[in-house]
Amino acid sequence: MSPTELSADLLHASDRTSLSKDSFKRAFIDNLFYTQGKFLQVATHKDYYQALAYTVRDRLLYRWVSTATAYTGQVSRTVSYLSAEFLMGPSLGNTLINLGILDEVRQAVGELGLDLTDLLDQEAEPGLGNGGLGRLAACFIDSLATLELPALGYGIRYEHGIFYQTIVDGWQVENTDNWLRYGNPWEIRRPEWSVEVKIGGFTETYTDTEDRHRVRWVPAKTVVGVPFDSPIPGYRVNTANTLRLWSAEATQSFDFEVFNRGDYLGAVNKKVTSENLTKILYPNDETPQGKELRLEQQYFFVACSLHDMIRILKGQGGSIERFHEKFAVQLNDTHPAIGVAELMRILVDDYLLPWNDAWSITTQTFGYTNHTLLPEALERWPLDLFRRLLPRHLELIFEINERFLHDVRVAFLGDEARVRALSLIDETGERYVRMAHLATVGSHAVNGVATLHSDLLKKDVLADFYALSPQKFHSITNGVTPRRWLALANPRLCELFRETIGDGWAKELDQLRRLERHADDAAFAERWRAIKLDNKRQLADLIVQRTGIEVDPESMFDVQVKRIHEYKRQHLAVLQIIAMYHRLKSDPNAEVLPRTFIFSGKAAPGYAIAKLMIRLITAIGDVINYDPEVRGRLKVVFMPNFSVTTGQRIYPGADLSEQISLAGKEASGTGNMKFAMNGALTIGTMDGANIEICEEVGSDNFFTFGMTAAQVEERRRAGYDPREVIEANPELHAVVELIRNGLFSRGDTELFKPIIDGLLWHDTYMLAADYASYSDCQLEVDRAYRDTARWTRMSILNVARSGKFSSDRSIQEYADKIWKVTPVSVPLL
Ligand code: B1H
Repeated sequence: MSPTELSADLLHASDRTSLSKDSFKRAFIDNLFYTQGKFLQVATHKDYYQALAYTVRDRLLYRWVSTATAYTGQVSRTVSYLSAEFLMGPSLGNTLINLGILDEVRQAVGELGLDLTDLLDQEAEPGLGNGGLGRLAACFIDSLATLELPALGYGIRYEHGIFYQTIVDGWQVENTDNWLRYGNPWEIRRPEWSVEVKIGGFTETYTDTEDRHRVRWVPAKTVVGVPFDSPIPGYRVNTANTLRLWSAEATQSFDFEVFNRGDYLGAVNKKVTSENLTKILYPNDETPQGKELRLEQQYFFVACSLHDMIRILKGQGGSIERFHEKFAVQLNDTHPAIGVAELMRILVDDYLLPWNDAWSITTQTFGYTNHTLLPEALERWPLDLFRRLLPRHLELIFEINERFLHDVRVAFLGDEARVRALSLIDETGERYVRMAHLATVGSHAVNGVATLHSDLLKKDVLADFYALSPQKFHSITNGVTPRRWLALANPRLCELFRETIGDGWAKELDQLRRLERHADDAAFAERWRAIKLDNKRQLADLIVQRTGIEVDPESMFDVQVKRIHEYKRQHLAVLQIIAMYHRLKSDPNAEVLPRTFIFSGKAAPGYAIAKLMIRLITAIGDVINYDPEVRGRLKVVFMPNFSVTTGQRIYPGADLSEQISLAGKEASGTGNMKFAMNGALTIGTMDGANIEICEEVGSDNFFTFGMTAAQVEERRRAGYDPREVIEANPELHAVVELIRNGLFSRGDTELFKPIIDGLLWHDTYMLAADYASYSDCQLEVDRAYRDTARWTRMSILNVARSGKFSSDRSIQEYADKIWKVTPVSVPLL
């Protein structure tokens, strides 16, 4: 018998692959004894969780091994999704959903006297991302596997993910996240596929054996990248793809050298320094930190990933000239853009390919997704920092630039301004490498993440590139996975789906359309409302548990959850809440609809105004929640530590989704989609994907307000004076005065001064200009909510028409338009 037959044979006989309940229970107890080394009397919930995770993992590994076997036997084009962030959230629940064994497993552990929900709650969340961008990567790999597309996710295994947020005296406090404390049952370390990454040093020229001038990089140090693999199961298919995250370790060689000189501490110290590379995720959303360590992280994981791809290519007997045929590499923002220079270095310096051949392979390999128009979010690296770390790459970038700018000069004769604008090097002051330019020039496809965003990219940020090569530009609207954000997060609603339209929606979200027929069915609407109310009760329990604040599930749950950022305008919602409060106080009999305002989100630790915005939210809560005159009609809650896990509990309990960024600033937004598919109605500006959500669900079922992106531009051009607007609006003026005079700071007129001054003197994000429209729109929301039947109907239609926002649709578009990849179906071994 050959080893292949032997292993396939054993797999079939194994208890570790069987989905039957009895095998499952046996395997669970087996893992408790032999993996955890515990027996029932002393086992904790953590042990039970681990035992369950290992039991489920075994079933998953069967698919994983089958998938790897299928991919190895067939040279199919593979997607490499390169992302510095993968905000995965817990794996167990999602795996049970995708394997289709949630109910069976709930029953099996139930028969052992355990509650599955308690066990699911034990899993630490891998928070390896900041927000939307990292979560998008997680939704995308779920969809890639579900669509049976050969794909690898490549990223960084941060030892500490996004910080854990607590609220102390109303302020955000950051605590280190330690997600690996109890180990991670979902990963497998693969030291045999480690990669050595070189950093620093200098370059020198030499003459090769054929008398050609060549360049050689003499690096200063070497770090080892060790891959940790996690299986990514598709939904009810045999495919289980791989998420491969790199962890930095020291090389043994230099340790010995220093050690032999007797410098033990020095040797250990070098080891510590190397391992620092993947210690921590930079917690800045949209304002990248220009720190050396960050560029090192980026280069490290990109170099590891490209070398890994070459190893795979070679393993299949492929030649380097066909790299682009084997791999479609997608750059999730510019964080992995250094890959363009690294692939060129490999092809030109290591494989000695002619420049033009190398460039052709490189550009056919890469696609670049841009995620933001905010100027402060565009990554640039000071030249000397870049040279210190990556001297050879800088030379290659200069050469890429020289050749590129030659083409530009030919295309735009005499237009030197255009040359400066397009250059990969910013020379307007201190010199920088512009990573978005490197990514754009080095890719055959560039895309924005929503229609408006892609249009603005072509019009503003990348306008000159668009003029040069319009065929490169695409728009692919973001999406979210209905498996996590519906099937897992909202089981009650999904049960109603199942009874009404069957199960097909989880794979083909457009099938939710079939719910439309029931929009006017009173009995159906009644059940719809009951489910929402149940979800709100659960959320209310969580709120009191996390904040001590009691909220009424019968009140409207008005929710804004996302990173705290001025452009997202949490403070616009705050102004409006204070206005409602003011109305109530001026007339205690005023008809104010009972509302619970729920905020959640993290502020970057160095972003003072954002942290002050959190303080302002907690401060208005401290006043409003305890004012007897309000009699509980208004409540303001700040839920600490927004994460994938808390999101799963918040979206299903929301009535109203606040998507109120200044038009033209939010590239897409994805929380907006999660709310809509969970039956919340949106109050939003015509920004990002809000526009497309409104288009899909119909403007009658969506509350829009505020200036359009074009009006914003127009208004700014005309000269915008926020004070004029504030003075002309008595309500807004009164609100500003209340904050300014210290109502929410016990008379301290300094505390919130930075926010008030910002509003009065700059109002960069034009809160004042949009205020009246927002306020009117909120009255419209009140009216709609009072008409329960109307609101329910709107809610049903929002869900029924949210099919477009499945990440399956997004991934299908990438596959067709950019990657040119097709599914590979996986037979089980
Ligand atoms: C988005 C970021 C981002 N855009 C820099 N840009 C980062 C930029 O650590 N950094 O340096 C981290 C994140 N994140 C978001 O991407 C957009 O704001 C959302 O509108 C969009 O939905 C999301 C996914 O496309």
